[in-house]
Amino acid sequence: MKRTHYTSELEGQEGKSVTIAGWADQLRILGKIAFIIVRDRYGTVQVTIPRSKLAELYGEAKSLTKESVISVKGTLKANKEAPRGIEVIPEHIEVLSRAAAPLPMDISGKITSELETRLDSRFMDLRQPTVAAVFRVRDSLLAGIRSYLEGEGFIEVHTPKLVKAGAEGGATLFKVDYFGKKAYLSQSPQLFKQVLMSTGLDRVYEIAPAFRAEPSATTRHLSEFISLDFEMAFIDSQEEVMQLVENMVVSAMTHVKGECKDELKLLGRELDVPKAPFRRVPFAEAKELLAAEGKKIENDLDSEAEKALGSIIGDDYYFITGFPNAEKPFYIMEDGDSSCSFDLECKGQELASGGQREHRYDALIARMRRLGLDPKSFEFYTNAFKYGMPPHGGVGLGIDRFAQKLLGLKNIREAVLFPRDKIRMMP
Ligand code: AMO
Repeated sequence: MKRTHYTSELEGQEGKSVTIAGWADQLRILGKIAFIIVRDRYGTVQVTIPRSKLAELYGEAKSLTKESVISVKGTLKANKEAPRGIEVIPEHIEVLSRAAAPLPMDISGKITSELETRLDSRFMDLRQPTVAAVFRVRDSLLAGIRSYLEGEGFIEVHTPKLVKAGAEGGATLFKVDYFGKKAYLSQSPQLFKQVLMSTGLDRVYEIAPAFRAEPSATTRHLSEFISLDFEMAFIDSQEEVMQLVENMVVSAMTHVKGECKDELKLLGRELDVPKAPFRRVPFAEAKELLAAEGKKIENDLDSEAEKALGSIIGDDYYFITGFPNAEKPFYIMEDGDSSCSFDLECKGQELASGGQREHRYDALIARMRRLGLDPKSFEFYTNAFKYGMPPHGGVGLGIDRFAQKLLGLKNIREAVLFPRDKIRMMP
């Protein structure tokens, strides 16, 4: 057996035979005694190779390189001097994979590497407990979201990522050669989640990649991101969607706070779970608030205005509601000059956007034409509105941004295992 115990399972096992397995985090040979700090997914433990074992094991221990993968069978002993007060006295050390030297980056914590260097050697970077912790928190966040939505009667679906028409405008579409025909990578499941509202499935959600040919190199844009989308039928207004969104955020963050105490401690992060309901800031009010500070905006908020508004509002989470129609996609329902839309903001940055959709076939076609779109190219979508479509609405929330915000990471790429942007396609 390569492993009987994780390093986290050793307390109270003193005197017993254990087999631990992991990476040689640190190696020290002091005179005639050697120490190996073995690291596994939960932590580290010291392996002490005493004088009596040196003849048998010293050779192997000496030939070990840092970050080699080993399995150590031995007896667990209490030792006040050892880290954690325990050590493994080995009977056998098996080298499962010898690491080459030098390593592509330092992971001892002594040298801080640039993000680009870390991403180039992501497999090595992820061996650092603080980096791995980000992805455990992200996993917990997703589990919290899924659990909340399932509890509210949503079912998880998957929609195609190779599509014939874009939902979010032509500028950010990735073209694909699809057996000699033109296709695109899906920018969002928008059209499909809406089509599903005509089926009686009623409440659906999807957590999947979305692709945007984002030319700008910012700390919050990727060309491939994970979008959480949900859509719900038979709503009176977007207010019902917003209530679900805020409760989902609170519930998911509460889940993370309860499940990831160790990770949050390691990352030095206190999670302030916001209280629902979040403040609703109508767009017109946002405009006035910004004008009072000397910042003039028209129909939308650029990132600078968003940030300034975030400082004025002061809350971590709040909604901006009723954006002008002109700035909203064709699928959003109009309400006079403004729209039945909202954005969820987190500390001055957009985290999600959503709203009530135009479910009336004639009004939808008219809006598409007004916006210069050819409804013929969207027949697979518009057909679903012809034969019985309930009023509905939903939201799209960027999971990578949510994880970034939750952990206060400077760059969205830190919250993504293998990020994709205009420059980076590898690894
Ligand atoms: P929107 O285009 O606002 O709305 O996207 C929704 C959320 O997705 C995230 N996001 C991104 N994250 C990282 N990199 C990107 N390039 C990127 N683009 C978007 C953001 C954003 O708030 N169909 C609508 C949603 C709906 O109405 O249901 C949509 O896609 O967090």
